[in-house]
Amino acid sequence: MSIVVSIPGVDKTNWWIEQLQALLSNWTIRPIHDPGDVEAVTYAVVWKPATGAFLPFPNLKAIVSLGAGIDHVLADAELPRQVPIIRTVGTDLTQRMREYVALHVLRHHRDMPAISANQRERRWAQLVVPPATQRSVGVMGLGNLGGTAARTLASLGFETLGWSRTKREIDGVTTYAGQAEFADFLARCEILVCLLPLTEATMGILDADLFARLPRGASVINAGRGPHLVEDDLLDALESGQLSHATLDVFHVEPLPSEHPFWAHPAITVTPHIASLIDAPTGSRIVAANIERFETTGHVEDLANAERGY
Ligand code: NDP
Ligand code: OXD
Repeated sequence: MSIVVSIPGVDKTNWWIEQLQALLSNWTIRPIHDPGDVEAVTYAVVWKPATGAFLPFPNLKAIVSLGAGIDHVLADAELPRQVPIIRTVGTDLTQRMREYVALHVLRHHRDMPAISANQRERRWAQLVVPPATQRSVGVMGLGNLGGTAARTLASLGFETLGWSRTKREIDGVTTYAGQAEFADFLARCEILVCLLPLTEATMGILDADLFARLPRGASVINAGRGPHLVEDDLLDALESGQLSHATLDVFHVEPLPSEHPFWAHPAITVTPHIASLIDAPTGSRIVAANIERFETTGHVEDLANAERGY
């Protein structure tokens, strides 16, 4: 009975192994590059695994993604497609994401980028913004994270809208579903939050066509995945004034290269993929519980649907 762990960075790998070993004392837990008996390995716990990382292990029962997204696992062209993928979610992840979304929506809503720019110039300008009840915010993706974010925004008083693939009902949130209702949803979003998974259907969804459908001067927050965004289209939309500001937590290339234009753009806020990080002390409890449950029942709530892509 053994588990291999694959996370970029030796320190992080050791941190997770230590935490997991304390909870799963009957298991042998080793880094993927030093797995011991490969036939004994039945679980792989991974974040951004290398291509072909799972090929040495013929008896894998499940791959555990150290995150809510599974795109980093599906990206492996040599992935054994029959092996189930378990996501790692839980209340800490949703709590951190609702904090991030509330922080940045409020920041856009209250014009903080302009107020900060005024402070740098010692300019006393009392910018008047409407109350949240007169501001509409839309959330793309209404799953664990997007659903929680939408509820949080509604509780702050925002006119809250949500969009998903299939119809969702959330108290206090006006919901839309599928392509047929997408344009109506976008037309009302003064602030747009992307919390979609990255799939073939959602890749490049934040593009010029989408920006043109938002009210003029809208702002965008992307905490889904970098490839949701067409970067040049964002720069054009900011230049033309169609968009006023963007807050980006995720990027095509991470870490964001130091020469990338987003770093110094006055209308872009960059955060380094920290909207909702899983840390080993809290995340290992969820991973351990999922492995134990999957081992005894062959099922867990957090099982991803690889066909669907999330
Ligand atoms: P879920 O699987 O719980 O929810 C996904 C939501 O997206 C569902 O509502 C789903 O619709 C909707 N969706 C999927 N495809 C489409 C589509 N083609 N059109 C419209 N809606 C669609 O995911 P989570 O909420 O747990 O996580 C979402 C994503 O957030 C992750 O995949 C990851 O990329 C990102 N993330 C980012 C983090 C960060 O720190 N920046 C941290 C954690 C996650 P339906 O309800 O109909 O299935
Ligand atoms: C995740 C992430 O998918 O941190 O959980 O991006």
